[in-house]
Amino acid sequence: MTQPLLIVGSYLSPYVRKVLVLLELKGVPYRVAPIVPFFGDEDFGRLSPLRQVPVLVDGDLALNDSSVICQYLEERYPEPRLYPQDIARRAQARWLEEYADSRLGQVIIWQLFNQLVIGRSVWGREPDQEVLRRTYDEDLPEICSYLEGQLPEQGLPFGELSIADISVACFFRNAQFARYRGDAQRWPRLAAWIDTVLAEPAFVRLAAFEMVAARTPIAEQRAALLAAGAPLSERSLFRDEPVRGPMSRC
Ligand SMILES: N[C@@H](CCC(=O)N[C@@H](CS)C(=O)NCC(=O)O)C(=O)O
Repeated sequence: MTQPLLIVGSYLSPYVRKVLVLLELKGVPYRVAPIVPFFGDEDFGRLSPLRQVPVLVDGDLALNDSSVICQYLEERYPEPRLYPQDIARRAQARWLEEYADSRLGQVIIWQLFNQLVIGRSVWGREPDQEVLRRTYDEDLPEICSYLEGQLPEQGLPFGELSIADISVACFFRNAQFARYRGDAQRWPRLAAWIDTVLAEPAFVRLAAFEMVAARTPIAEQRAALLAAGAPLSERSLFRDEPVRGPMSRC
């Protein structure tokens, strides 16, 4: 019997969410080993040299990096297609994915979500007010204006739902956890786009488990997620004390 795919990572990570949304949309069976990256044990360190999530384990194959994993899933499970057929459009969609992973990762995850949520709960640290001011006053408006300029008046930028929509929406979902929503008056296309994509059933199914993770102390998350019906692996890669990875900006 073939084993379901294993995804190592937290339901609250946008990079993990991107992979889980693809699996949901493609109807591929999977299990999650739900660790917050700083709490990965030695096996996690072996699977993830940068100590980052997500990791995908498919039999003997272990893959790192959400974009590498999503590309693998698209090629292994081509239906429904989530990368545009046309070569130039496909490249444009990949650029928006990369923009989300790098720029939205820097601003929404490291400067906003980690300052307001992870900094307190994992490292017991208060947010840096100067970082937050720059994030709200400069970085987020610049990002929202750029994205607004990339969007059509109506509908999705590539017609059908694509990796670009999924990637960007995954980060704005974390912005919601940090209580940030772009101003719909100032950036109406962006606001409508994010609402449409986050209303997709694949996002909605995951949102239930995200809420459980968000309101449960880290050490109790596995039990709480199991009780909520999340598809967890038997294998746990959790350690008690947090450890910083080589790429950590916390
Ligand atoms: N390029 C990676 C980035 C993954 C990433 O930054 N994951 C975060 C969780 S949101 C992480 O593991 N952070 C821990 C760290 O960097 O030490 C990807 O696309 O998968």
